[in-house]
Amino acid sequence: MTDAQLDIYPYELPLVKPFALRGVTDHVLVRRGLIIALRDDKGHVGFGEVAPLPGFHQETLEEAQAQLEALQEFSPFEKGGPRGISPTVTFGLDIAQAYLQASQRGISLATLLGRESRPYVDLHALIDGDFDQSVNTAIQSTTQGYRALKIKVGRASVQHDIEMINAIRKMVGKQICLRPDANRAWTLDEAVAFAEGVRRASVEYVEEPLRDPGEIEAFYDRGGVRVALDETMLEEKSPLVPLLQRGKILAIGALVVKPTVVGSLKKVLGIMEQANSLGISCVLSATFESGLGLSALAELAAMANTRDVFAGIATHEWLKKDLLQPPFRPFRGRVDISSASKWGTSWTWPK
Ligand code: OSB
Ligand code: MG
Repeated sequence: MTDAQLDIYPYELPLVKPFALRGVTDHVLVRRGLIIALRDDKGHVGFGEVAPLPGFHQETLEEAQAQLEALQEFSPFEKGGPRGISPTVTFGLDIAQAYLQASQRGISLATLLGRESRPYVDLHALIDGDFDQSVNTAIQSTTQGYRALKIKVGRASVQHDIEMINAIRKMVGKQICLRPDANRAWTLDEAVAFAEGVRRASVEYVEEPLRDPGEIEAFYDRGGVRVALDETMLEEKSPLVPLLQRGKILAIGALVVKPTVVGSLKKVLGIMEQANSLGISCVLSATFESGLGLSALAELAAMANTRDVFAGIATHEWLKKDLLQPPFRPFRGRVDISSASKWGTSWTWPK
């Protein structure tokens, strides 16, 4: 790539409620992050977002900013990309660079990356809170038009979670897709008890039920519910390999792909490729970015699967204000890619 100028724009956006993350971020009511721009001397630009989430990403915002500032001085883009760079920074730079190249060549991101793109992406709503809050948000979300719900579980007792999922199913009806996410809270016995307790609610899969991901096959055999891999995706010893070897691919309901955790765009595309060839769905997911970052993730989600798969990028519901004008706001749980796709090459601060 030819030389491009790197600009960094810090932002702060107020939230309507604390993030749906255990522990560290319970009190956080503002999202801080960086928008980066890569510009060439002909006026083309590509935008990216770098926004490590406190208590979730390894790197802090300050560390990410320091890495970017070091890059401003050394312009390392010519030699196959920077090294020793954190995943949020790598992804932000990669996507900005891809948008810049798309703009220079006058083509879409999908064309640049050599992938088919769907015209729209459907999203699941992210449901978090205590029993009543979760049931109420579930009802609200489906009333808004969301047809899928990802529901945080694993914080109270298994019995509480079983009753909550069954209550949500009762309130939203049979047509809505339910995806509980336990963030690895359970022992095998607890996870199986959950699967049995929610059998009649027929959930699509359970995201990360197990403390020990080595037990996925046993969970599937005993509980009869598929598993979506999120945290487990980045383990050194992927549980996918032994499952594949043993012909147990059916145990995998989906791969949750968070580009800001994976890092390089090439790696993200590689995961999509592998999932597609195995017939596994990719649930492209956000980490509470601004609308600019969410729009880029929506574009990637539109290339991730050959059929409709609900993506995990409805986290704009947490933002009181956005960096986009009009704000990132899916209609009836659906993002129109033709409007989301313009931001990566033509964003400006809202007035
Ligand atoms: O547990 O999947 C998670 C966001 C940040 C950190 C962890 C998680 C999440 C999400 C993303 O849930 C939103 C979604 O998947 O809908
Ligand atoms: Mg998860």
